[in-house]
Amino acid sequence: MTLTEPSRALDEIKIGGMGASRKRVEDNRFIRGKGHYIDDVVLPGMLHMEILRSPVAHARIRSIDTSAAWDVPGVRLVLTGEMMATRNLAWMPTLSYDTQAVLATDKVRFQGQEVACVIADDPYIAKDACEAIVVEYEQLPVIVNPTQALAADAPIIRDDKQGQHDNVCFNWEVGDKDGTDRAFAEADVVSRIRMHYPRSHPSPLETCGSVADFDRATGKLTVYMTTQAPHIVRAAVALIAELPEHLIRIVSPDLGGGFGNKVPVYPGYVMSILASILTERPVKWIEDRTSNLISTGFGRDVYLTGEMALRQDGKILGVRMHTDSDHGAFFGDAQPSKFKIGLLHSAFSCYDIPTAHLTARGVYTNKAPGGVAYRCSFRVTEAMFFQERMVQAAAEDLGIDQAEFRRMNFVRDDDFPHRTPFGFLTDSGQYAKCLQVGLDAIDYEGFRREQAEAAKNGRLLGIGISCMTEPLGAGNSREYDILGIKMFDSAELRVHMTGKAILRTGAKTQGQGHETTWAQIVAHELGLPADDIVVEEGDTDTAPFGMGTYASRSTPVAGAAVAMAARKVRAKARKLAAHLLEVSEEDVEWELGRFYVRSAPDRGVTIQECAMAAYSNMPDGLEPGLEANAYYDPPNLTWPFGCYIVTVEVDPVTGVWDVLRVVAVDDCGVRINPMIVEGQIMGGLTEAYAMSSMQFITFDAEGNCIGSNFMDYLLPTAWETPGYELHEVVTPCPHHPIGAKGIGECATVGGPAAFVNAVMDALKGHGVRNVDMPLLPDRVHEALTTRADVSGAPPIRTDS
Ligand code: MCN
Ligand code: CUM
Repeated sequence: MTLTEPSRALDEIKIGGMGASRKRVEDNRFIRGKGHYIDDVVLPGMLHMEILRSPVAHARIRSIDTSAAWDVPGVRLVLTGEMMATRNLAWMPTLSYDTQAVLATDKVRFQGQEVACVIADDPYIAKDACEAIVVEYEQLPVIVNPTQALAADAPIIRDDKQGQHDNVCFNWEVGDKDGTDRAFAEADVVSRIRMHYPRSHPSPLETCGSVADFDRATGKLTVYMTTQAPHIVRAAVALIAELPEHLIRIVSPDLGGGFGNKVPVYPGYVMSILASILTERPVKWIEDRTSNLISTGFGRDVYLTGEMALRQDGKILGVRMHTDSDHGAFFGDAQPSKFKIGLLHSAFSCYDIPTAHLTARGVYTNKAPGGVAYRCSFRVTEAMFFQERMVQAAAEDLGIDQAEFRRMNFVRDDDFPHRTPFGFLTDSGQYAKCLQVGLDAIDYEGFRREQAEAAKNGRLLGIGISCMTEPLGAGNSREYDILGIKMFDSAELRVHMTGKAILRTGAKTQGQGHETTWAQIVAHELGLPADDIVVEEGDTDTAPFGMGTYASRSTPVAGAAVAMAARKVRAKARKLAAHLLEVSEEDVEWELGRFYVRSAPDRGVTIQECAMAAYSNMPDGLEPGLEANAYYDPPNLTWPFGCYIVTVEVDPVTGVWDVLRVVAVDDCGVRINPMIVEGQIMGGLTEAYAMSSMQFITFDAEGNCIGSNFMDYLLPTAWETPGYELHEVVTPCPHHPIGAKGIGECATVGGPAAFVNAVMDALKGHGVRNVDMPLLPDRVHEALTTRADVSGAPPIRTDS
C-alpha cells in the first residue's frame, strides 16, 4: 500500500480492542442481580452442611459427644476429626508444605477452628444440631503474638508435629550479610525503624462455600466452589484424595470478589466433598460472615524492623531487614514460591542499592491460619510498606527532602535490566518520571508553602509519598510452583464459522473483568469485534489448564496466552486468506480485521470471511476449523510501578485526620482497558486507605478474635472514601506479547505507606517517628500527647 492510500484497517477503539474503555460485559448480569454465585447453585436432593467451630483459642479436646446431634430430625451425617482420621482426612497439606487440621482431633489451636460438622436436610437443622454437640475442652495458655510465641516457657502449639520443640515455623534469610555489614561499617548515618503491619482480612462480599456432588453411578465428582484457582484444586483433590483426575470437575461460578481470600483450600471444601461421597447426595456449605472473618485466609500480621546505611550526601549504601511474621496455628500461606516469606525480598527493587540482607522468622500462634492472601502478591504489601516508611525516615534523618531523596536513589531509566539488592531482575521503568508527574499533579512546592503557613496557625498538614515496583505475574516455571506444579497459563480460542468466537483461559475472574478484557486482546489481534467474543473461565471440564488468578498474574500470564492463541489463529487465517485471494501466503498482508494482497490492497478478505472458509472452503491439505490454544510460560515477572501521593490534615486536639488529596501515578505498561485499570486502582487505593486508617483484626489475651463482624472490622463506605486523582505513565513490558504488566494489586501494595507517611509528615517535630497502622484517632492523639511512638497490635501491646 502506498502512503497516500487510506488504510482499510478497522478502528480498534470502535471494535472494543486494546485501549478501549469498553463497558464491562459481566456487569450486565451483576447489576441486574442475575449473577450466579455459589449460593445460587441448587441441585436436586441437596443437603446442607454446617460447621461447629471452637469457642476457645487453645485447648485439648477431652471428648466430643455427637449423639444428641444425630437425634435431631433431618440430620443425615455428623462428622468429627476421629471419623475423618479413619479416612486419613483429619489433616491436609497446606500450600506451604505444612499440615492443617480439617477437623480437630487432639487440640484446637485457634478460636473458630473446625471441630465437627453436621449435614442435614436444611441449614437451620444443621445449625441446631451443631449446637447439640457437646465438646469438653481443657483450656491451655494462649499465644497471640510472636513475643509470646518465642518466650522460653511458651506452650508448644504444634505438638502434633514430630521434632517441633518451639513455636518457630521457619527461619529464612536472603541477601549478602557480609557485604551489608561492610556497607554499614562505612555509613555516615544509620537510620532505623520498626513497625507492625497489622493482621487484616480480604472480606469479599461473598463468603466462601462449596456444593459437592458425587455421583456413585458415574464415579464423577463435581464441586462448585469459591476458588480463584480451580485447576489447582482439581490437582489437589486428585493427588491428595486419590480420586481419578478425569472424573473430577471443579466449577468456580461467579465470585463475589476474592481479593486472595479464595486462594487457600479450606476444611469446609474437604468436608463437603467427603460428605457428598458418604451420603451420595449433593452437599452445600456456605460460610456466614463471622466464620469467614475468623477462620479464613488473612493478610499481613508482620513485625518489621530494619536499618538503612546512608552516606551524608543521600546515597543509600545498604539495608538490613528483619521480620517476625505471625502465621497462626498452621503455616498455610498461599504463595507459589520456595521463599518462606513470599516475595518480601522484592523490597527496595526500585532503588539502586548495592547490598542488602533480610532475615525472616515465622512463628505459630493461636490465631487463624492461611496468611498472605489479601491483595498482596505474596507479602509485597509488607515489603513496599517497610521500604517507603524506611525511605521517609532516612530522608528525615539526613535532612533531605523526601521527594529528592527518592529521586536521587531511583534506578535510572537506562539502567535496565537491573539486579535488585535481593536478586530479582527488573526489566523496565520510568521511576523518576512517574514521581515527577505525581509531584506536579499535587503541586508539591505549593503544598509545602501551604503547610508552613498553616503551621503558624497551629494546623498540622502533611504530605506523604510512596513509590513502589511490584513483582507481578508468577511464574516463570523455573522459579515458581505450587506443590511442584509449575507456574504458567493457557488460553484456547475457537472461532466459529460466522466469525463469532469463544475464548477460554485457565485464569478465574472474581470481579476484575476478564470477560471484557480478554475479548479486547482478541479484538486487537484479530480484528473481531470484542462483542463477538464470549469469554469463559472457571470450569475445569472446559477451560484449559491454568494456575488461577492471584498475584495480578492474569494479564501477565493468561493474558499473554490469549494473545499467543489469537496469533496462532491469525497465522492459520492467513493461509485461508491466501487460498481465497488466490495468491501465495507471502503476498498476503495483514491490517486490523483483514488480509489483503500486497500489490493490490483493494483485494482483501475479512477475518470473518476466513473463518467461514475454514469450515466451507479450505484448501487441500489444510486442517478444517479455526481454533488454537497456547501455553505461556513468562520469561520474567512483570514490574509495574506506582507513585502515590497523599495530603492530610491532622486535628491536633482529637487526632482525627482527614485526607485532602490522593494522587496516583501508575505505570502498568500498555493498558488493555483504561477504565477497568482505573477501577482497579481506585479499589486498591480504598483498601490502602482502609488499612492505614481503620481496618485490622486483633485478638484479646484469651485469643478471642476482635474483628469478627463488620461492627468491629471496619470497611470504608463511599462516605469515608476520599476522591482519587489518577495519572498514567506507560512503559511497555519488554517481554509480554502486548506490553502489559499487572495492575490488580498495585495501589493496595503501594498505597498504605502514602497515607501513613502523610500523617507522619504532619506530626513532624512532635517527637514521633512511627504510629502503627491503623492510624486510629486515639493512637494519633496518644502519639501527639506523649510525643512517643505508638506501636503493636492493641489491646495486647508487644512493644513493652
Ligand atoms: N488490565 C488491563 N491492562 C493492564 C493490566 C490489567 O486492562 N495493563 C485489566 C485486566 O485485563 C483485568 C484487570 O485489569 O481485567 C486486572 O488485571 P491483572 O492486573 O492482570 O490482575 P488479575 O486479573 O490477575 O486479578 C488479580 C488481582 C488480585 S491478585 C487481587 S487480590 C484482586 C484484584 O485483582 N482481587 C480483586 N482486583 C480485584 N478486583 C475485584 N473486583 N475483585 C477482586 O476479588
Ligand atoms: Cu495476595 S491476594 Mo491476590 O494475589 O489473589
